[in-house]
Amino acid sequence: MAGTGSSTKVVRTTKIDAALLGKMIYYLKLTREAESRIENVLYRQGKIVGGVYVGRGQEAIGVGAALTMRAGDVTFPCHRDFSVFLIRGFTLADMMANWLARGDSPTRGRENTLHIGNVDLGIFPIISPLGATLPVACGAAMVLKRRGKGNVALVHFGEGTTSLGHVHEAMNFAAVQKLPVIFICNNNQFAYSTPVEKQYAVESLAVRGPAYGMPGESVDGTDVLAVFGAVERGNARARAGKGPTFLECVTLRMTGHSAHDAAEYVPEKMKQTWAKKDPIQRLEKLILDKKILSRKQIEELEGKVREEVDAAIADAEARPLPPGKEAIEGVYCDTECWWSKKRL
Ligand SMILES: Cc1ncc(C[n+]2csc(CCOP(=O)(O)OP(=O)(O)O)c2C)c(N)n1
Ligand SMILES: [Mg+2]
Repeated sequence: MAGTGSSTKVVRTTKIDAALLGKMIYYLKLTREAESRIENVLYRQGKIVGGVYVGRGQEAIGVGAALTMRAGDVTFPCHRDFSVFLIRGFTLADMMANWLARGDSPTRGRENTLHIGNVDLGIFPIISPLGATLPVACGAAMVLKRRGKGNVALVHFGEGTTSLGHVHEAMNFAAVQKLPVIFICNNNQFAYSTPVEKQYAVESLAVRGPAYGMPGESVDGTDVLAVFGAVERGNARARAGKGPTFLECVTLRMTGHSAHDAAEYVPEKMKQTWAKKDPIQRLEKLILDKKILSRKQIEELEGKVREEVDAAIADAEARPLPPGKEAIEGVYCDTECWWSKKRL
């Protein structure tokens, strides 16, 4: 262990704050409802084609992390972090329009998953070859460090992704350069059909932090407050110029890899155990126990969320598909395409 105060200790310091809990439960429910419609309705109706990756069971990771962010911070969500886009400023209608490949959507109908971003909102799109996003997040963190305003970069990735070479390079570089970056690993225990025991030989991925000279922490990824608190600790360290943190958030992917996959390779017992740890039910219980919201208020919130999702889908479906002539413009690039012309 390098002399950096590296540790894998778990400390829980998050105070209960009613306004924060309200935001958490709202975004958890909005994300669950929107993704359920995408996976179980729009995809099954044939309105969405291709890979449909959702984050059922791991919504607390995106919500807990994104709600720690301040103006000027940046985020690199991964393919199951729908909530991060919403929390940082994408409209639900634009996100639905992207899934439905509408012509005016963020990717103008070229790509229909979460390969979207908006630099003005501080959201950088996923790079499809997994792991490649981490060195880019380090680059952004270098910029933030040079600006000296105490901002951080959050980067999300799965446990399968940690086996790739880029991840090693990024974590080593971030530690050496003391970059303000938080590496947030969603350990949903499967990389497509590969279980963790075939992915890595350590007991907890948290040991990877100290191995590079940064703190490593493992939290329950179904506990939104635990995730929030751990990211806050990493942020505080990064904002103070002390460098990066590695955070493992353990959960189970409560769906297939993509909507076509029934995940029959995941043992039934495992599914049942983790179903009892559902992140939304957990937070709901806390909110009811602490009398922050009543059961009636929660039901009203659920109604509002359903209406918001209905409205976003109606808005997106009313938008036209890209006109045929323009539909693949910029996909295969030659000297005549808009992208090349812009650079010449
Ligand atoms: C370098 C690379 N290899 C394979 C893929 C195909 N692929 C996309 S998602 C995925 C599973 C990744 O597992 P994990 O990192 O655990 O993330 P999860 O999907 O579980 O959130 C794979 C194999 C890819 N995009 N990039
Ligand atoms: Mg995984």
